[in-house]
Amino acid sequence: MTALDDLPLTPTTTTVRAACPHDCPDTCAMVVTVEDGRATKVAGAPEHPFTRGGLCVKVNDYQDKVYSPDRVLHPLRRTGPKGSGRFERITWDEALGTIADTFRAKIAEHGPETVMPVSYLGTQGILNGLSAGDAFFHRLGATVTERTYCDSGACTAYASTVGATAGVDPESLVHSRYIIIWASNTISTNLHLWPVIAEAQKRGAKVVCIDPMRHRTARRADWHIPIRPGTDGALALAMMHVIITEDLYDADYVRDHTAGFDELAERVAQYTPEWASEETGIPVDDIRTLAREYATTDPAMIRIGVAIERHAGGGQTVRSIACLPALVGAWRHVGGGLLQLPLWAHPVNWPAFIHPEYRTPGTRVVNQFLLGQALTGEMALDPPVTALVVYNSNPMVVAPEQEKIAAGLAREDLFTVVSEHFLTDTARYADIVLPATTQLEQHDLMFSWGHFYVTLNVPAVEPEGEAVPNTELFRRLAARMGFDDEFFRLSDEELLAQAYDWSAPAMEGITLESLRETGWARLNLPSADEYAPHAEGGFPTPSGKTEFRSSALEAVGNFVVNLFRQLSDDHQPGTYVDPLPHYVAPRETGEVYPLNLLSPKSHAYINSSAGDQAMQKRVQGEQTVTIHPADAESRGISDGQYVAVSNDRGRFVALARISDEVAPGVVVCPMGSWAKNAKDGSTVSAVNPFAFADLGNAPTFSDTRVEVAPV
Ligand SMILES: Nc1nc2c(c(=O)[nH]1)N[C@H]1C(S)=C(S)[C@@H](COP(=O)(O)OP(=O)(O)OC[C@H]3O[C@@H](n4cnc5c(=O)[nH]c(N)nc54)[C@H](O)[C@@H]3O)O[C@H]1N2
Ligand SMILES: Nc1nc2c(c(=O)[nH]1)N[C@H]1C(S)=C(S)[C@@H](COP(=O)(O)OP(=O)(O)OC[C@H]3O[C@@H](n4cnc5c(=O)[nH]c(N)nc54)[C@H](O)[C@@H]3O)O[C@H]1N2
Ligand SMILES: [Mo]
Repeated sequence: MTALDDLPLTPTTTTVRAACPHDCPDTCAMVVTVEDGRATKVAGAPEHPFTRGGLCVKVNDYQDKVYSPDRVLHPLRRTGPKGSGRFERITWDEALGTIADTFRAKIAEHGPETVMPVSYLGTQGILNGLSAGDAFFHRLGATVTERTYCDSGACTAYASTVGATAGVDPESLVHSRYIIIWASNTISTNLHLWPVIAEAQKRGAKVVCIDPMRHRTARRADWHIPIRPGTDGALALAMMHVIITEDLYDADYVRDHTAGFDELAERVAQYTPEWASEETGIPVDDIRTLAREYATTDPAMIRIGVAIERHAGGGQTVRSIACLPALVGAWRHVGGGLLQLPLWAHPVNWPAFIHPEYRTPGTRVVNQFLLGQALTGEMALDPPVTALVVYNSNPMVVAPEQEKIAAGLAREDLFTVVSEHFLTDTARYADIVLPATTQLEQHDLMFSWGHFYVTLNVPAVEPEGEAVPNTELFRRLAARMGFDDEFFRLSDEELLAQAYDWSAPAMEGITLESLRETGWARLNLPSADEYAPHAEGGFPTPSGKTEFRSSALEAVGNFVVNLFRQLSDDHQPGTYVDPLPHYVAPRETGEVYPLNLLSPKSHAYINSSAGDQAMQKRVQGEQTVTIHPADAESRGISDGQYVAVSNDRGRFVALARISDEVAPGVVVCPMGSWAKNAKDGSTVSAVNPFAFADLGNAPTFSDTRVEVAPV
């Protein structure tokens, strides 16, 4: 007879509701299959109206990330030179002890600002995302890092024109009849919006794509308008010129729901289509046709992508574009208006996580684009940065001035801690690496910057190895530093309960308990078939109107609307900004370096996440630079050969891809490849500038000039 204990257990298969953690507008509701305690499959929730049962190439094998042999599963201490990637396993106790002792010693010598955190959006969850360490670092008195990688310039411009409104429900685009996709490769970067646009197109909508590159989205558009990078502001201003001079504007809507029309009309008189044609490279007739069609087709919709802000005049470009829907009265209709970031609809309780009151007034603020300069001493910071803590980010790949970052990270007197899933290009320089859980191993609650659904993520499996969520990491660090504030003792369950303002009207009918049942819920807003948020004005600006003349910019000048904090508390009084929309030309002129380099998102990676995973690497292939046949020929470059892309900031090597998808003078290298996998150990960040755009301290990645040569 066999003892009961010897009998094989019946395999148990369960499904767990989860949420894709990534920094992406789609925030998919996922279903995880768990067999005998192991996740074996992830799928999109079939009944979710936006996910529609499908995931994407970036995450549809997420279980392979969880069980990857390359994962960091235990705390590690460096044993080789910085950057070598050689480490040995240590205990959590040793790791935390080393960190706390080193912090204390460095702080005793230099003061707390010598510690600098670096973080972004490895996960977007409210608990474990952007702000997971803010309370800890504020309490420590560390340098505050300003994080303006993504849309802060566009948010500043948008908020100062139409207010922090959620704008059009993405699902309402099915009702649109004219859709301008402006600087977004939707099929790669916002895949789940595409079926909505495709359905509108089937129903007769005209889809226009304004982009220097004829990418997979542009190829599906009815009209692709190739534009010279960084000149979109000229196009938008000229559209307003045509609309006003040809009397195509909605005079009633303008009278009732806008401020500053007369001044706008006077301002745009100078921005003729002929002038804009010179700037943008778009034929005059096309500019007129676009303006006329946009003004006379209802409902007319503009979807702006994040890349629209990444040049010297990115802020003013978004200011001009944000004026257009009110000028033509597009907001009157369901499916008419502007889609930027619907995250404004989500009543997230950020202060409960950030704890701004822990911050010592006057603590210095350093923008993360200046990381290289801060670490190398070029910024001459006093005190210098001698301790760096990186979580949720891979600055070696995503931040500009890669060579300076590498040089800074190699400093022997810099103590670097990195919390990660993998030994990224950044983690390889760490003194201590700490293992982080993946989404299948942690609790979180997800807002979205691309739709109106809130999604709960509960752990599907136990953490692998000794990995901990970011929440637990900072609880442990706080305990070691002796912080006894109640916040640092809250469990993840307790944090979940604080993540949203559950009493906000948008949350009516949604509770944590109901989310445990359903996994996700639509915010309490009218349906996508009815929702026309500004049909009768009601913009959340000081005047309640679309402000052609912006009172916010007039009052404070340039300011930063950080993605997750409305008006960022990093805000410093700004410099003067002309309160009327105007044109700001690209900064880099091409006198020395003739080619304009763009570094949009890759198809298969999510920023640099998944950049070293087998399946995604296979799909994405090696780092490439796309160049027009004429530019290739004049440089003696043939298809598939290695070329060096360089300027006076740096250099990287990529495979040449010759194609007329780009115009002469434009070259494109998608970001996200890891430096360690690149031919010469560098990526596109090596040549990008740290310079800010005109508003919101946005990056100027599209405002980068280079030369390309065979190697
Ligand atoms: N597959 C994939 N999806 C992602 C991401 C990813 O890494 N991979 N990242 C996520 C994140 S964090 C973000 S912010 C979003 C961003 O997604 P998008 O908003 O789509 O931004 P990008 O891919 O950077 O650029 C989109 C397009 O803008 C064009 N562009 C660049 N400069 C200009 C310009 O000056 N004018 C015009 N008109 N067009 C220009 C580029 O050619 C590119 O085709 O994607 C998210 N989704
Ligand atoms: N040249 C160029 N540069 C760009 C851009 C561009 O278009 N061109 N786009 C910019 C934009 S829009 C963005 S949003 C940024 C993105 O910048 P980042 O947010 O830094 O993006 P990732 O490169 O994906 O790095 C995130 C890291 O966090 C890790 N991670 C994921 N989840 C967790 C977790 O739960 N805990 C911890 N501790 N770590 C975790 C991942 O493994 C990954 O290495 O890049 C910016 N940089
Ligand atoms: Mo982003």
